[in-house]
Amino acid sequence: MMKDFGPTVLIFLCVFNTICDTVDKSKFKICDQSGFCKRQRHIADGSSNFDVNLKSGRTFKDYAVFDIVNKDNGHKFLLEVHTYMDGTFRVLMNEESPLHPRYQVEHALLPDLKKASMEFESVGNGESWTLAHTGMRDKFYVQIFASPMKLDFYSGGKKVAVFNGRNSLKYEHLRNKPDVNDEPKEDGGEETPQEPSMWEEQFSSHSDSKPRGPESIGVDIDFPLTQNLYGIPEHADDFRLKDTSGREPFRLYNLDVFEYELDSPMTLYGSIPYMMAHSPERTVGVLWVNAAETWIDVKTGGSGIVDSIVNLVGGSEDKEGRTRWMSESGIIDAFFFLGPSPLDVFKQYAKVTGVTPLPQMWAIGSHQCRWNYNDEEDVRGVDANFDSHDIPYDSIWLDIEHTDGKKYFTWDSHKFPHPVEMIQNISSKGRKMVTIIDPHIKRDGGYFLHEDALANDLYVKDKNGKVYEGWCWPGSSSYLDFFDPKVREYWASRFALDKYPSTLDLYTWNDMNEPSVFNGPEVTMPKDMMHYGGWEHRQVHNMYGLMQVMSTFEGQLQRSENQLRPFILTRAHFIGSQRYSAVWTGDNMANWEHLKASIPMCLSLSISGMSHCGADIGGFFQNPDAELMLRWYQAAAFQPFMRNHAHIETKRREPWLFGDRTTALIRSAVRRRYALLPYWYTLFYENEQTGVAPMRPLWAHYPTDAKTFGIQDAHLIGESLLVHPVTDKGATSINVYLPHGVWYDFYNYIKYEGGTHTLTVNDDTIPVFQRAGSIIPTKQRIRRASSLMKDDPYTLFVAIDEKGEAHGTLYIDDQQTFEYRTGSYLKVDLTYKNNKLSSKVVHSGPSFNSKEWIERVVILGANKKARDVKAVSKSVGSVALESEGEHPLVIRKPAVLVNEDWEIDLHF
Ligand code: NBV
Repeated sequence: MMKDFGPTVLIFLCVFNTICDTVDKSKFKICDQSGFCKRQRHIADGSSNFDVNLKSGRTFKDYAVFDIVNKDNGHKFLLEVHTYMDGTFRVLMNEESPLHPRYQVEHALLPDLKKASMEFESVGNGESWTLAHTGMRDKFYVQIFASPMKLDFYSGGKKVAVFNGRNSLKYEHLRNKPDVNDEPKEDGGEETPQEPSMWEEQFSSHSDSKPRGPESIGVDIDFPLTQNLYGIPEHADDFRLKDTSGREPFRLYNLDVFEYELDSPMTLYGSIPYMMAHSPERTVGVLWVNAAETWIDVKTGGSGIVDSIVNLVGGSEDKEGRTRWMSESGIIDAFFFLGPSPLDVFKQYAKVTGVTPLPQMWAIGSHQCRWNYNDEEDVRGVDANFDSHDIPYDSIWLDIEHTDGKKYFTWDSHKFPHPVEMIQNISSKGRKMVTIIDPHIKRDGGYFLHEDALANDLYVKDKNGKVYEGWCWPGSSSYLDFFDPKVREYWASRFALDKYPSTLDLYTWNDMNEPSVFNGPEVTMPKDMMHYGGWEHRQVHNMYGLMQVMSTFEGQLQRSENQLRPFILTRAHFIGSQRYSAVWTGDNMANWEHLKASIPMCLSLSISGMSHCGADIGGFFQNPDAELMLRWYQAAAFQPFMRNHAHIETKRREPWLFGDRTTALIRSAVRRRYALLPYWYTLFYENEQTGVAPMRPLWAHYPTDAKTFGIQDAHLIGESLLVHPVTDKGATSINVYLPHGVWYDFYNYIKYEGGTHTLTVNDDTIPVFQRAGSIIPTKQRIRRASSLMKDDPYTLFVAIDEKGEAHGTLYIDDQQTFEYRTGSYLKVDLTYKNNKLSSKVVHSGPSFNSKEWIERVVILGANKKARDVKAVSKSVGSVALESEGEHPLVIRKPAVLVNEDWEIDLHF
């Protein structure tokens, strides 16, 4: 029996330091242990036999429907091709008359997607059809071939993606279970012979009853222009996807993988079946809308080692990238985003899956967490220590031990007897609190949530209609069925302040929402459990966490009467989770490899929509030494979500516990984060408008530079900052690649041309570079929390390019409410041109009144002293200003206001 309680046993062993740093692989399936993956993976190219009956084509304003037949067994399917705004196609394929309905994903995509009208043409003798966005055939079209079925996608006349080009489509139609006395038979060339695993499957001590039998789907999707493929988070592996020949396919099945390993295609907590293929000519995205267990094979002609060599010699963009997608159930539902540029694809993807709503300002500050802060006194002490060490932070978090016996929405009455006062004490300093709320519910007679759930039928059930019971932190637990609208409504209502003793300054962390079930198969819920609507867990597994955060989000909205922007951190995630939550990379480890992995992991998540991403600073398991802690803070200060967090058995690791020098250097890293908050905030605003994430791979802005395609130790923040944190122990130098153009070290102003540079680093070095041609807004009066810096003045960093120009944007609002959505914000465009820095208000909301002013301008690249400098604006009139230096050229106290148009003229 004990062997099923994996995490518990491992934690126990970890405490006693016996085994502590390896994933127990026997708990998780490899492809050959997953019946459908085994059936799907070994399909040979050219072995399937699907024909499209092009004569059957029915065309409508924005889609077309065709009949398809599997010639091996005569089974009939329907193919739909839809056109959406901005170069997006969608391919849907379902059985014409399935024995039972097949699951089509709901909730993950935005409602009411904007369609585009379609034009079509039969080509040649009717052996293919082309479908295009009306009047845009020169930009985007898809060509459908009849026999065998194949779809070629074209962007700007180039073939960029091919669906079933290798003819490996395998679509298991639903069927009746054969009689036990039937001889096993082959029912056609495409069909796998009947196998026992089709109707019941064993893994370890668990058996899956598979009442609907085989229903998997699998197809090849290839990218003729490129082998540079990215995405399909969440994996602890390279950013550019490795070839899976000779190893396991990438797996997407949300699981609580204890002590996950790096360089692995193993599944993790989240699943976003979305891939980008990037070449210097064209970028394309493919979204596989399926919530069931999914495996993806990738062929890029290189292993990790070959990849790095290929990268050194300048990319591998001239060969075809091949992939094959395999899901246990559901239908084929795939979007093709045809770019052509990376930024176009980011935007097209966001139009279908949504964006991260602008977070409150505090949510992009620095967070302090631990499993656990023990009691109110502990919280008070940690909070006070941040002040006495003069280290800014914005929120303190409580893990599972703050509850009464792991009953969420309750407080331990001995350790946290005065939750409201405790939160008020924190918020009186301008900070917030966050508590953990997991989805497993303690089966305890006296617990209101459990009683309500039983009384109102809110739990997931087993196949016989009995409430499912699993084992988690509280012991015997049941799981709310968030797919049921009444459950989501009930859950949301629990955040009301009269139900959950708290204040509006308390926010939420949803953990263990894969869902994690200690005694379940692969530490999760059995696939034959039943959800609302009659769906098996198998069909919707990867969405469970999404449904929970959707409901938590609604709860936070309701409790503030839709005034305040919610904040949720989630571990499990799926397509669309970005609309509700930030994400972190789960239980990483205190070592240098895990620090390095935080960059590719967050880059993959960022390009897949989860733009508010971070990793536990210091590593969750084990104890970082001072150097690792410092380097981790320095890297995290430039990642979208920044949180120090640790396992309950680790040593305390608040920033002041590593000696005076390290404390000072961590302080310096955190202060750099706070100085750049105006820039981050502007980027998050733009992210909400466009879908382009703040953290970006270099190729997002340098799409033709093949040297950037394999980079995962550096990233961009917006278009204007390039960060290459030091992630090697004992490093005294670092090799930094800067794309073409001119860059300035953001902290010592040294100028660099594009190329590879070896830089000397010391313990205070964070290699960050500003692109010449950009203007970055900062605040240099760093205070205890971001809210206290709200009205402070700005310092602008202007890096002039070879044309003598620079551009930037500054976005400001009230930092916490939704008022900005009705126009209460200020947006200014900053331009340097002809020796003049000017600011133009492009939007000023009627009821938004900003008090901020410009206290300093730092100009890089002028390289001469200014003879005289003059500021002109309504508020200051025309005044002469002081300036000093030539690189940087610093202008002090222009005192112009951000909410007015102004100019600063320089004469040399
Ligand atoms: O709630 C305890 C932890 C939490 O601190 C961590 O961040 C989560 O990823 N939680 C997992 C459960 C147990 C981990 C061993």
